[in-house]
Amino acid sequence: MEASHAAAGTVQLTEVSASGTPPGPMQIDRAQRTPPAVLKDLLEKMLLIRRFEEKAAELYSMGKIGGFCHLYIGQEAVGVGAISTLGPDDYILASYREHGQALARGLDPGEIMAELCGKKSGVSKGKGGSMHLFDKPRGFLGGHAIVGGQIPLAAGVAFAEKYLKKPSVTLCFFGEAAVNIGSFHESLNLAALWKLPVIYICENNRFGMGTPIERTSALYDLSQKACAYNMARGCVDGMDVLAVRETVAEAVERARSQSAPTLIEARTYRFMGHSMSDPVHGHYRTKAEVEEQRRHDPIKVFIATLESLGVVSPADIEELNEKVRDSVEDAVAFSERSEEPEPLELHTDVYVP
Ligand SMILES: Cc1ncc(C[n+]2csc(CCOP(=O)(O)OP(=O)(O)O)c2C)c(N)n1
Repeated sequence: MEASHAAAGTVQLTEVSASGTPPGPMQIDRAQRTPPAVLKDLLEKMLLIRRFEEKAAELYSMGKIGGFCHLYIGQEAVGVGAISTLGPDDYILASYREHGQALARGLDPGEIMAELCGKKSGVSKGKGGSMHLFDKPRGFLGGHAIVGGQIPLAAGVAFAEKYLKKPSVTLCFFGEAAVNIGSFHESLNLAALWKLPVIYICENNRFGMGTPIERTSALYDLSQKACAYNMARGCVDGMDVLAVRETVAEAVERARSQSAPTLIEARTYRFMGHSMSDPVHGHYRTKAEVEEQRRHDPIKVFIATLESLGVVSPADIEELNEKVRDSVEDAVAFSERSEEPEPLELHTDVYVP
């Protein structure tokens, strides 16, 4: 259950080395076809998200972050792989579990941390918090707290861009619990009918709060929902950053060259509780299940793959880890020295005509 500021589960720090995790068998082949600089960049982004969120969990437990805070730990490969396919003029819309996508898009970690802490230097001037990160220049259009609220908005953004004859593509991330809401179907229908350059990415982390997908969906393969709208679809291992990147790259190409939409289901797993207010296991899954899933940690598997190919050494990993740790420390320092918004700010930015 969500309850503001209840004691959260402790965050297990992730070892950065592969430490016995085997490489992804399918990942090796893809890694061999990808430039080493790209591989290292993907790894750095996933590590930054992991470290940033571990720090956010710490600050939340100290009461420095208010409201809700939903961590992306375990799902990093989806946001990083998908967003790595975009250009600077493309758009992203996401749910409230969006710190990872915001960092992958290159929003400033300090401004994100400041937003989480309600500071006026935050990306949304400290008035949005964890669930409402927004950065128009980088095409990052939320952070949406209403489950599925971003799905029709993404169709609208893609429609507007197409109408204005711009070549942009819109990526829309949401959880699997959103696929049964009415506007998901209305949006997919119009996206297909109007041939909109939008890519819907359903991050199936198996649980909508404490309810497993098996109890809410008649379909196992959620990407099949695209068939009802004659839309292209894909289902991908969301724990494999290169598989996600490849699948989304095909969809981006389809959107740009044919102005056609795609629905992608990325199968992933949330290692933490639904939000910082919730226990890691709850009554809906066992400790053993979470531990088993952690064996497929997308970061550890990727490190194992890159080490096995000689793209990185354990020393490189240590160096990379130092670098992201420094970025996170800088982000916290920036947030700490920032001020809170003036009370009168409550009345600004409420409505933009
Ligand atoms: C319209 C609406 N109904 C209910 C809620 C309460 N709620 C918040 S998160 C959540 C579960 C959503 O799960 P999912 O879409 O799978 O995303 P995940 O949290 O797993 O990333 C619910 C029901 C809400 N925010 N909005």
